[in-house]
Amino acid sequence: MYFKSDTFLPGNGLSFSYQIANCSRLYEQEYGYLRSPGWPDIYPHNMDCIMVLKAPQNSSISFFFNNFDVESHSNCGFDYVEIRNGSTADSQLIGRFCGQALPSPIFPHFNQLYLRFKSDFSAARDGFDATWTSSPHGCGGILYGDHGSFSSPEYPGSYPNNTHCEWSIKAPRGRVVTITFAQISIDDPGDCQNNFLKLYDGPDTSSPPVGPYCGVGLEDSRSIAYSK
Ligand SMILES: [Ca+2]
Repeated sequence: MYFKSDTFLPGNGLSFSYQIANCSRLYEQEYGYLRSPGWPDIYPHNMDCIMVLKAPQNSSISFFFNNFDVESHSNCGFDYVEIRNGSTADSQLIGRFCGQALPSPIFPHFNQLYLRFKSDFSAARDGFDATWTSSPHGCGGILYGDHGSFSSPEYPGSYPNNTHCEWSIKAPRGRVVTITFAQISIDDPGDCQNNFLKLYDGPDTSSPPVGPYCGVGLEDSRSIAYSK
């Protein structure tokens, strides 16, 4: 804050108070990212943060952890991330997570998600970094930020029949996006006409396509040079 006055016209000045913000947040938005307090440094002790995501009505959230490292304990009794299908502490429990294993993507089939991040008085780790989006189709949506991860619905389980997902990746202006596939497993008779993944190098499906891809593959990397 910077306060300055010239030599004329004095006023009553200003008065304010301040306090540190707590870590609880309500995100009423279609997409975003979520990081533990202090990320990428270790999280503070004795935190208890409630984060509620509210996407537009009649849409479904998809939630993906990009990095995860929370003090390990057999029942996640020390530090944990608790996720519920709804917006309150008594909504249906999806899972309580701790340790270093990356939790599977979360598809609550609902437009609200409740997260509680709790740490105890000792042994902090790096915490977590997650991306979320939403779409009326139950999968797809805008992925925003300088990095992130995503997957098809119910991954690592099988996707349902008649799946139609469109993701749009928005990166900072002027930057090239690289997409790395950890796994592709799309069953198709062979010509990639009915079951496929296609990338478009631009803002929509009128942009130059890359692909289609189908079949089984691992660890492939594509650079998308689109940068507007
Ligand atoms: Ca701890």
